[in-house]
Amino acid sequence: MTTAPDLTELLADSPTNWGKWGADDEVGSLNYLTAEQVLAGVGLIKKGELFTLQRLIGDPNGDPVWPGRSPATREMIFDESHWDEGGDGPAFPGGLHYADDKINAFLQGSTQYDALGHVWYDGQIYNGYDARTTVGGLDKASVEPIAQRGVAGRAVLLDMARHLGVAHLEARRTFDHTDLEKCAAAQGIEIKPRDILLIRTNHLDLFFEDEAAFYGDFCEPGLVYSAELVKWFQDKEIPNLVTDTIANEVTTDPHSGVALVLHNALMRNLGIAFTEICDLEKLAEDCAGDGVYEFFYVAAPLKIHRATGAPVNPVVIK
Ligand code: UVW
Repeated sequence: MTTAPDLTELLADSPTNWGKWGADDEVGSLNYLTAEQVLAGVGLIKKGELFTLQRLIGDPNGDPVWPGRSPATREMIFDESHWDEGGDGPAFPGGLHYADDKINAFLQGSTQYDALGHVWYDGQIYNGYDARTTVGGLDKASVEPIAQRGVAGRAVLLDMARHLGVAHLEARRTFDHTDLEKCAAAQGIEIKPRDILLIRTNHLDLFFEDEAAFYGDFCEPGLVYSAELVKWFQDKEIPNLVTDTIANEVTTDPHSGVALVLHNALMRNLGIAFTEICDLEKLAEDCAGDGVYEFFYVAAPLKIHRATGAPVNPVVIK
């Protein structure tokens, strides 16, 4: 039986952007989103129509998360029943009653931005920081600097499901940068340098159809590692990869057998921000309707100190 190589071996010659934006950098390829890119995105606003990309936290139909994580739960702390006779509702002058609740959620669950320091190999996270800086919370490359910065720019939707003529991509289906280029050409657009990439697979359709079967055969479809793909992302200066899958890439690389290779080649090494578990359905429908696949994208992940990721509700404006 052949064993999978480790990431150190597989990515030995893979390029990094470490040091490119200084030894203190913690936001990586988001540095490509200059004021010029923001204005290029704003210039695409024609209809004034908004599309929110977050999945509903607490969705009664289910909350897809990476295996081993649990969906967010919301707990009611106060509601009118707490002021029933003998209840624990606080008494305020004037008779105020109020509703209060809280959530318990994986910061890597639901729609979220990954911190650049979320994954690593070889004892180093993005920009060469020591992986020991993650202990007890990320002291370097947490989601905090991304959240402080905010994300905005020109973006394109690559509707791979529609391009391939399927309702959703099945488990294990892979594609690469050449497929993205073909998809863009079929949609009548060009992927420009510094574009934020939104990729639709609609794979989570299968989660909502049959959750047990979805997790029973868990290997999401998506982008697959090759040296050429990494070079394409680096040459194009892609700042942010946004998808509707849990991990933004094929779960296990079919060639090497290694898991989440692109988390390392693109996020750890190139500093590309990952935005996962988005709902791209309404946006995709609109794009198919008006034939416009490029737009303004803006996202403000929550500011959470030392966190590995943060919930976000990205907004596209067309
Ligand atoms: C893991 O953390 C394993 O994956 P993701 O970034 O998709 O949540």
